[in-house]
Amino acid sequence: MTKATTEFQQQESLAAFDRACKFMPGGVNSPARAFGAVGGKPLFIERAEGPYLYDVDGNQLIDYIGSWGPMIMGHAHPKVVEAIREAALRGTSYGAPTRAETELAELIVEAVPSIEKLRLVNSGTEATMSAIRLARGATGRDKIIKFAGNYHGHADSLLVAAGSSAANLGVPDSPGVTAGTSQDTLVLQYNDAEQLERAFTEHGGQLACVILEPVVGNMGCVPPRPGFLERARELCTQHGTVLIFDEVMTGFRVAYGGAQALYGVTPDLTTMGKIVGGGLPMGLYGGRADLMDQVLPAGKVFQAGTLSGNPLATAAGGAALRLLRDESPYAYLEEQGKRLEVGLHQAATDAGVPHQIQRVGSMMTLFFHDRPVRCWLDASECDRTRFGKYFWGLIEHGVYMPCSQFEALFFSSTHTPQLIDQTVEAAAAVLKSL
Ligand code: KE4
Repeated sequence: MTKATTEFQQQESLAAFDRACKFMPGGVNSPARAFGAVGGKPLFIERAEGPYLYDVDGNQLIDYIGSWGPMIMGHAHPKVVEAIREAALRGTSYGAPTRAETELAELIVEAVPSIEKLRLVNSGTEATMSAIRLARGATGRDKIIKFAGNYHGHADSLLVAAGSSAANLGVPDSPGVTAGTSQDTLVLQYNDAEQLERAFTEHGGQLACVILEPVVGNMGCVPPRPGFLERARELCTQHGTVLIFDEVMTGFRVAYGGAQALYGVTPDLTTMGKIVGGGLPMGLYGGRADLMDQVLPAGKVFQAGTLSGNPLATAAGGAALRLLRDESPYAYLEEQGKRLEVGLHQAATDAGVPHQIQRVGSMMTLFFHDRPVRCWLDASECDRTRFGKYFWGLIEHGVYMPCSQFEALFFSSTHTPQLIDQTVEAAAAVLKSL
């Protein structure tokens, strides 16, 4: 039975938000949480367990953000919490190497064959920033290619918008990012292999790397078209350009070996985050040993971090990856993903709402668009106003979707078929009202 709209309360969250705004810009520590894309003010969360969030007003919400990806085994998993507790009792950070880091590195190398060596860092941003510096250091080249609608964190060279379509040269996408930084970033359309080929024809010998999300989550869920990843691989090999798969979101999410295992395309470097930290701050970059051995102190490419590989994050990450390796929830997640996809499609169809549902495993997006979404040009045409109404309607039914049309939803191994059905029932009621 879905929650009646009269039960939803927000007074405590509103008070908490007002207080937060006194001390933090926009009252949040990451803009994605501010509900800017859906209107209204954010809910403040008190605690979470399994598939549920509990906010400060006591609302119980079925969670489809999962901390933007990490919580694939559900919130507060006992084995992850216990691992963190045990680690904390031995001290929280030493600033010196530990065997736990090696054990975690070994788990990841075993799971992802293209990763021969890796470096642990503290976020996905650090991972992608470092991988790009390594690609530039290893090739001696300056230019990089990224794709519109792909988000790789907030390093300056990646906060670049698509410039004039002809040149594809980037222009700053945030105050504070210099033209000098942006000029070396080319921004192309995802899934457009011909445009990528033209860029290589024009800039091939100057390209240090191509970085992409092998399944895009950051314009909503956009899978690669058949042949796109393969063509990127061929062109990078042909021109001595480093191919970087940003698997911060897809790593251990779409398969235990990540998107590269699903699509059978091998990058030179991979970046990860989110799930590998088990919900604690962690990222990594890794790949070919001949590249990774160029990172200081083995090589000359500088990168460092006080809390990199810290005992708590490695304990949480190790516990999470061992759970995924031993319990392998991926078949279950695929079943529940199909159930949710079919249910939402039927609900939107019955309501006569134009939509596209795009899904890879347990990451998915319902686009308010009447055609497939293949790239940012498509995604930018979605009906964002309708999405905002859909989002808030679901909140009032106890369902917490990502607070933007341009984010993928995630669910966990603790989301039961009953909760999926309850979500579909709520969506059917909301979609009819749009
Ligand atoms: P972080 O620096 O936020 O750990 O990771 C950056 C990043 C890199 N690459 C990909 C593919 C990512 O999705 C991200 C971060 N994802 C966003 C949500 N789409 C994080 C949410 C937020 O910014 O608060």
